[in-house]
Amino acid sequence: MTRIAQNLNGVWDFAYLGDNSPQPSIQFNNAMTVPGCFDCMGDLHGQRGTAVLRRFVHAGGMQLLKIDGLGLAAKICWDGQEIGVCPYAYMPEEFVFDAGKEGWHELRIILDNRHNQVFFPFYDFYGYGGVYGDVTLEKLPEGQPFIKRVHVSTRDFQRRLIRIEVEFSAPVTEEIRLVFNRSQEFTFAAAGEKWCHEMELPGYELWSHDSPNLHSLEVYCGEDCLATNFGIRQIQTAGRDILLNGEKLFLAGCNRHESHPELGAATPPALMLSDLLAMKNAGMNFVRGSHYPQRRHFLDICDRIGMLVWEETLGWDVKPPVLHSEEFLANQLEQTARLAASSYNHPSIIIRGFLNETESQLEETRPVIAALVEATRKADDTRLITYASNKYEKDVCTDLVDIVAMNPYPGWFDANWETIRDIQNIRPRLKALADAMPADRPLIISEIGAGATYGYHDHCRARWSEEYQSDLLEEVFNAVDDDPRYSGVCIWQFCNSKSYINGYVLGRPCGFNDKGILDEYRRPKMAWNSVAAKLRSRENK
Ligand code: ADA
Repeated sequence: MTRIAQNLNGVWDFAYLGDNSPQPSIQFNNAMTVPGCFDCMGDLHGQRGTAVLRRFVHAGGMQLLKIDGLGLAAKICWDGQEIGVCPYAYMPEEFVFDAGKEGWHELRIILDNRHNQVFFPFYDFYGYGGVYGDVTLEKLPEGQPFIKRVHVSTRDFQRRLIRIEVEFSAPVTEEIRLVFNRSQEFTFAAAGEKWCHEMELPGYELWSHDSPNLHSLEVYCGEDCLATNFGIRQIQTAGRDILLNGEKLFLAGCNRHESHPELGAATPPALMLSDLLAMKNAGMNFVRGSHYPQRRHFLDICDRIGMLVWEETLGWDVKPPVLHSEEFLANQLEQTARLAASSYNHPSIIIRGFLNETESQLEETRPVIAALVEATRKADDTRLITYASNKYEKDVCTDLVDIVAMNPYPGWFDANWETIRDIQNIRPRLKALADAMPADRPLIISEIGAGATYGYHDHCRARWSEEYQSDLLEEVFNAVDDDPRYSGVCIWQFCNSKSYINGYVLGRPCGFNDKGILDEYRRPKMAWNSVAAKLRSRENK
């Protein structure tokens, strides 16, 4: 039997309470969509506080509630009882609970979009209040163990050797039936709470960004069934090279925020697809999901169209003493384990990251990074692990990760501001950076770019003109093309994204980070076309 799922997306009752705490007798005098961000619509633009979403659901018995990310934190109540909390913005969450007798019940999501110890106010991306992804409810088998998780990984791509790991809510004694691609069946005796099996699937096609062949797997046990897609593919390193199914890979792509002026972080799947197709058509094969867990639809699209993904946990530019505190590390470790478990089966994810631009020049940060590498590897040993660094030559942690990833900004932050242009320093700076990095592992540029005001042109091709951004990125690709030590470039960023308002000196005009090569409405700046032309000419070489 397959599980019956209810999609709870739609229009919910809504009350904005601001700084007041929720009382049982709330007046739900407004409406809010799920998914949707309340602080980029109506009279709540930019507001921070508590907001309550409510709807009634017809259900009963054991249920699994799934929330594919929200912000910035929430409490979930069923008939007034708390059934779970969502402390981590953007993290996909799951709650198993007893819904009581079959009938109508009240579900509330009590959101709080005030900054907290997970989402700090200084982050250079807006902390939106709302439910970012789908909300669904799945009926679980009654009085019997259910399947908690199915993980499929490739152990040897040449032999098509995969490993299937199944976790149950309690020990099972019944047999396990696997069905691949809705046609090929295998039955096994099962015992215990965890079951692991390796098998070869001869003739099954490999997954890659060029040939994104997906396979389906249904796992049946007792009255339960869990279905997933997977791809057979292996990502490895050999010296400075990144290999996908044994073939050398050059990563070319963009950093992308879930961000849109009218939709906040609740971007619909159609916009995700449109963004990803635009990248693909521009010759890109790689996207960094900066700086947090990605929506399931986004990863499903990447799996299907063949886009390689760097997924990361939330932790942006965190400084000591918080960075070196036990509490912070415990939060990071928990996020790492949860995220790896939840996005494990997506073949598109090739890199797992954490701690963007951390204090990796300090010896005290080594244990933090080492612990996160270990936790990531324990949760998922089938991806490459890294963090994006802005400590460059001073970084003392590059030996801990599989890929060295640097965020240099030559010609922009790292520039001579006495001139209006500083393109000539890009090539020497990238060369010096590569010279200083470990020679025994791949090196990629995880961010690079320049601000540009959409529609602003200048004869002198000065900073903030579309010309300057375009020239800078062209020069980056020229320099990297001439330097085989670089295995990838990820532009900062795909499109402009809303940042903190009233930002400080670094320049966030109108409250936007304007380093997008598209503007916030996805209109191309000159750099979009020059990068696309460059990448297409590389493809044809
Ligand atoms: C950093 C950071 C990005 C963004 C960028 C910028 O590299 O990782 O999130 O803030 O700087 O535009 O300044």
